[in-house]
Amino acid sequence: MKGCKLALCGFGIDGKCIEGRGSACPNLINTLEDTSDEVTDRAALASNGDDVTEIVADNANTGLSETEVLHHGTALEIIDAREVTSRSRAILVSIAGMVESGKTSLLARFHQQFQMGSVGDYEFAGSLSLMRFEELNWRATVESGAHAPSMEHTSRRYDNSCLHVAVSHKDGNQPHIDLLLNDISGDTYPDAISALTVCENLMCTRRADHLAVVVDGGAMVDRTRRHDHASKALNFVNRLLQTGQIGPQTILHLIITKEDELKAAPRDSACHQAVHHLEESFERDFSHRVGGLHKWRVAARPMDGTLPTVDIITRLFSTFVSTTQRYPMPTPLPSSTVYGERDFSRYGLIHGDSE
Ligand SMILES: Nc1nc2c(ncn2[C@@H]2O[C@H](COP(=O)(O)OP(=O)(O)OP(=O)(O)O)[C@@H](O)[C@H]2O)c(=O)[nH]1
Ligand SMILES: [Mg+2]
Repeated sequence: MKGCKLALCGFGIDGKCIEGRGSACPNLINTLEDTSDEVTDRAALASNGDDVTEIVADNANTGLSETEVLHHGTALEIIDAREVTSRSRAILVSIAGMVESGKTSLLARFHQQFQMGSVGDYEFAGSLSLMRFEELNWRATVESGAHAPSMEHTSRRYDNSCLHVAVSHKDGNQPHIDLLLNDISGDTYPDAISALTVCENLMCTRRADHLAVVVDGGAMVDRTRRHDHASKALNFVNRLLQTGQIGPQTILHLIITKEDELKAAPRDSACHQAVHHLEESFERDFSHRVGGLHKWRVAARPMDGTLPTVDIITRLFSTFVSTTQRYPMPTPLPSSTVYGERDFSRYGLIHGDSE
């Protein structure tokens, strides 16, 4: 009886080849000779619809098999994120703020800008979360049928997970950088202020190189909401400092979003004063307690479309990727030593010079 080496192919069960090559497929094996439990395991894997794709390549000579697990493109759970941080120079950004403050819209813009080309000096070098990025951007597109850009509410189940994007610097002399983006649900934000245990359970924030506290510019325009939003931003950072989740190892960002709504308010109005006051409070209360402080005003999805946004999003992204207090950033090699066209030629030139 014939079966297939590929875990997801059900040829042994229903006779259908997953690659459409029928009985001529080179992956077919004689299952009568394959007496191990392996075939049963594969059939079980295929029938329970396991979402991890396993490519099994048997080595005929040694009898050993190699497996390669391909990620399914969703957000990385903490265990997968740990694997990324342990194997490479990774930067982790935690982003937190009230419900609907614009956190996810901002992260989705990074992916969208890479679809148009490079972002500043950085080129896209892969992502383990492409499916999730696509999902996030879908509702913001005309094709989705939405009359205005919209975004799904982020569930608490993403609090300790990360979106992944790898980038490489345009000069080609630096190793690629893995960026992990941890999007904390707006539901968790007030709870983390009021309950110590909720705050301490924000595992990614503890490892974060950057903490971005997002304040809804639209809420700052509204006099019934602005005080609550501003005080929660200050209380959230205070809480994280108190629990030791952030400190000199963390670069802090205050990001006022929905700048289009803020700009529509008269310049001398109370909302501008409130924003200015909040920025000053961050400077005064936190700048000496963290590894760096940045203040931004952005519009990730401006409603009227008149505000230029690419430049500010690029600068924010570049700051995330290029700065950390956790380990020294590598100094780029002088470009004069690298003039080979292929990686192989470069290797010879660089190492040839030093020997
Ligand atoms: N006017 C305006 N609206 C925006 C902007 N950015 C995002 N929005 C809108 O704000 C709403 C909330 O955005 P989200 O990105 O989902 O907010 P969030 O902070 O991730 O919210 P939660 O997932 O609920 O915590 C969406 O309808 C967005 O379209 C902006 O720059 N200007
Ligand atoms: Mg969200």
